[in-house]
Amino acid sequence: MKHFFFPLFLAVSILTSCRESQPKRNYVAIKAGEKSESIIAKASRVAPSKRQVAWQELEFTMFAHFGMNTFTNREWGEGTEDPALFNPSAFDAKQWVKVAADAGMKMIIITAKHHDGFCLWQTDFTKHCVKSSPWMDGKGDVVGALAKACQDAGMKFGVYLSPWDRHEQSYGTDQYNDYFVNQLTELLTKYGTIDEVWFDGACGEGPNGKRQVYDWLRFYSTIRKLQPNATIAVMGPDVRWVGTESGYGRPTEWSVVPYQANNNEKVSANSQQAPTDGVFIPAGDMMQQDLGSRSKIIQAPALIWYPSEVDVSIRPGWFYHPAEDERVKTPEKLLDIWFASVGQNSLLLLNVPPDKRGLIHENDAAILKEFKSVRDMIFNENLADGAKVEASSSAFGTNPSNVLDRSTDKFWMPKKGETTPFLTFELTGEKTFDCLEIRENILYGQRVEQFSIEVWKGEHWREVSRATTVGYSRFLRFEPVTASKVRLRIIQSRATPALAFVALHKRLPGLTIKPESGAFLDSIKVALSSDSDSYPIFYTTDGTNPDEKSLKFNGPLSLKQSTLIKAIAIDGRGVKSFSRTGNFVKAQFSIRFSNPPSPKYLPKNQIILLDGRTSDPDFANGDWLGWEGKDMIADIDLGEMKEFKGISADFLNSPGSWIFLPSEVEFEFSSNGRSFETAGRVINDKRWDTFAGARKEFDLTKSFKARYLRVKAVSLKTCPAGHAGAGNPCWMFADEIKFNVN
Ligand code: FUL
Repeated sequence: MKHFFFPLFLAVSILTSCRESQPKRNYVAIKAGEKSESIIAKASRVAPSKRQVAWQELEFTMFAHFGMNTFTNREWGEGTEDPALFNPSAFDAKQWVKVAADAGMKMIIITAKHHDGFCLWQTDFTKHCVKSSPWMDGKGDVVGALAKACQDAGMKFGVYLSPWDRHEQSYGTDQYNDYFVNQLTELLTKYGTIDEVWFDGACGEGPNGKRQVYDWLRFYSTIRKLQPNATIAVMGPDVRWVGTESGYGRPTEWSVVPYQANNNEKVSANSQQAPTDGVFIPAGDMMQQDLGSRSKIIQAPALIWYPSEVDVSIRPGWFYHPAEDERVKTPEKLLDIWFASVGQNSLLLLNVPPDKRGLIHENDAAILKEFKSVRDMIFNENLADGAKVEASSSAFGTNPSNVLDRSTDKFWMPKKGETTPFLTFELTGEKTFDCLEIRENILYGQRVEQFSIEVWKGEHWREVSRATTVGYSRFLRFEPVTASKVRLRIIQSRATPALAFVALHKRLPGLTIKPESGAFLDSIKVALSSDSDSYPIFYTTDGTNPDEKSLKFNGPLSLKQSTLIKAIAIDGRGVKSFSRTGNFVKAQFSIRFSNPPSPKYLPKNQIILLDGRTSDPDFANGDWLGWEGKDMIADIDLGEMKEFKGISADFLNSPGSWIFLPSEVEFEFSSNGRSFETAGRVINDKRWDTFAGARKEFDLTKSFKARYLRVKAVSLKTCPAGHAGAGNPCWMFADEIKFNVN
């Protein structure tokens, strides 16, 4: 014993002098008048709880919106639906789990009850549940079957239980909180381990017209008692909603955020003890762009580790609708969301709604598989592997090359107090990369406030990209660079940063079609290009998907007919780009404007108004022409006399973007292009402040003969009274002029 004591003592003292201990708490109270340096130091020592760490490490989870709405083809049910409607024909929870596992997802959260109140499990507290449905003679249990399939496959399992209940008669009274706790108790005691409980904040009226005052603290303590390791998400203390359902989180995403204490006495009583359930409830605006930077935290009454979850659906709706089978997000879109969620310090909860059969639709399953293989292609290879890593300094026991090891127990930290350290990587040779993956060891909290990546250019470092927060995971995308020496610089941090992992990746090769698509009169030149001239590009013109056997692109194409181009590029590694599509439509007529549209919105081509396609209402997509404070006067030449059977012009309504419908549209015609007669005027009958449509067609049903046509749309010119921009120039956007001619 004696022999060991001294070296052990020495080792412990070296360790404590050079490397700080891990923070213990996931919240901290701030005293009135506390100095900002002290608050920032405190923020740097807020770390996730054990259950938050386990949750964060899942990275990618599945939401399964399934229930009465699946069968009524709705998003929100009324609560009056007949349980007999719930009758999946081929329900198979194992198929859901397989799809999730193949996609790399680590947990499935089921909507055990949505707002319509219909329960997907064998509950004893209401008849409005699977017991009353013909499915499996009322013996079926979606929650039970899915829980079992998850357990068998080592998949984590969570429940969404809507507090808002449009069916339950006791809703709006104290009894409802008992009912809700009873339901929670069933879910948390009958189905094995529950890893997440997801509450949304909707609190509408119940069947009796009353709103409920939810007893959140009782809900939380029920969960803590019955499933102590489960995270409570969104309307709960462990996981925060990112604030949008688009799939896109914040570039600056802090997991340490100000928290409004709901009970100050409890906060101070607890402040030196274990936190916190029941002390904090979600409050305040968690949707702002900046939640946790210095200027926010120095005004905070308390700080808490409250990480962000990005929830988004793979389809437009949360529930399955057959009409959306072709609108499943593409692997490319999902990858973009991946960079904007997991790549920005959030967990991605992707909703994949099972269909009426009780299966995940083939289209969703196929896309998820492809999404996984694309991620594997990008992230499985670390181009920094084998690099010689050096650091500005290293704390005892943390080797700089630890950052190349994915396991979280190996990490690197500079010497205590060094807040702007750097790491250099001497790669095993010249490497081309366009993505940096960086992760902090969050057991030490979240500390990096700004960092950059640089490459050595013979005599100096060139900065390739720079960003703010890191947190659990941050992925940066940039133009491909080739280098053999790379430097990662921490430019600012709240305390000594601890890095768990650094990797360099190469994404799929890029591919652009120029112009992207559009209408043309006689012919159009179309060019295809990739990141390097040496990458071959293949394309088709018959609508089929291109591969290496398709036509090879050798130079600009000159199109004389309407053509659909689909193309791919293949890089030096043999990796294919995402497929790109360009739709080129030959228009039959020419158009000229006496008041040219604004160049700000880069129309692909002015005859886009005659390409026969109605575009989606995104005015910046190149399919719309815009006029600022001016009328539109369009002259169309048909080349010869034609008989018109009707004509229409289509305009955008988007007052929030200062875009208003014309007050009227006049159609004129002529046989010689000089003297015009009026065919008719269509007056706008929609008020800007009440009309909810995204567009309006100004339609004239009249027959006349003409070669020339003039369409005059009268702009409001300035934003109307009562609008935020009243008196300022306003916009008018046109998409399509359509006519029937013989
Ligand atoms: C929202 C609900 O109203 C939606 O229907 C969906 O369940 C989404 C995840 O949460 O609050």
